[in-house]
Amino acid sequence: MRLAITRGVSPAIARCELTHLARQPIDLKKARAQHAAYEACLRALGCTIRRLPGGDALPDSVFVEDCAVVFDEIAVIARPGAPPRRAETGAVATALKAVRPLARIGPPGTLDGGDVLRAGRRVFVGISSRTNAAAIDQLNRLVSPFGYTVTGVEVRGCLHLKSAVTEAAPGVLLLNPAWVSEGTFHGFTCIETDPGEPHGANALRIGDDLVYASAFPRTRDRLDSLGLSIHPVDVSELAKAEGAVTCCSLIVENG
Ligand code: CIR
Repeated sequence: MRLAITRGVSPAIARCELTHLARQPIDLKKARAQHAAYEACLRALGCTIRRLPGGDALPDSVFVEDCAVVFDEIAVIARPGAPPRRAETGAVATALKAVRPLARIGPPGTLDGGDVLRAGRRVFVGISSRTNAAAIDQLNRLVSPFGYTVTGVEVRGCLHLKSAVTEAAPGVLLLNPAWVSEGTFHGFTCIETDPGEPHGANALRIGDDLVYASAFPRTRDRLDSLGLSIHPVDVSELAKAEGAVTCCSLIVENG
C-alpha cells in the first residue's frame, strides 16, 4: 500500500512563513479546494490519504513534507529551521510511528524535509536558510548504515533544495540552474526549467506518474518529451505561501 500523509490548510495560513516572496492575500476557500483536488489526484494515483488532524493553529501545517524524511528503512523526524514550525512535527511523528522506526534530528541541527532530495541511494541535502551542516551530519549518520550516500548542496535564491531540483523519473532531475548547480548531480540526466518558469522545478513522483503544477506549461512541454505520465494540479494559492507540490504530502511506500 502507498500512503500519502497530508494535513488540511490552516485558517491561519495568512501568517505563514515567507522568505523569498512578498505577502499576498490567500483565499482560504480556494486554497482548501486546491488542496482537496491535490489529495484527489494522489488518491487517483493509488495513494491512501491519511489527513492529519490538529494543525489549525499552525499557519504552515499543510506543508507536511518539511516535518520528516521517509526512507524505506526509517523515518527521520525533522527539526524545522523556522522555530514556529517545530510544533508541526508531533502529529507527523505519531502517524509515521505506525509505519517506520523513527529517528530524529536534534539541536543544534535544523532541517526542513523540503531540503532533502532522495534519488535512489543518493540523498542530496540543501544547505539553506532552514537546513544546517549539523543536521546534514546527523542525517548522514542515521542513513549511511542503510547504504545511502548523503551530499550537502548549496542552494541560492530559493527556499529549499526541492524548490530548485526534484527527480522527475529514475535518474532524471528537473532543475533550475539559477538556484542549484547542475555539476553537483554527476550521473544524472538534467532537464532545465523554462527560463520564464523559475519555480517549475518542483515535481512530485508517485511511482511512474508525476504530479506537477499547472502553472508551468513550458517546462511541462520539456517533461512531455520524456514520455512521462503528468498529472497537472493547480496549487496557485499555496504557492503564495511559498509551497509547491512536493511539500503537501509525505509519501510512504508500503505504508
Ligand atoms: C515556509 O516558509 O516554511 C512555508 N511557508 C512554505 C514551506 C514549503 N515547503 C516546502 O516547499 N517543502
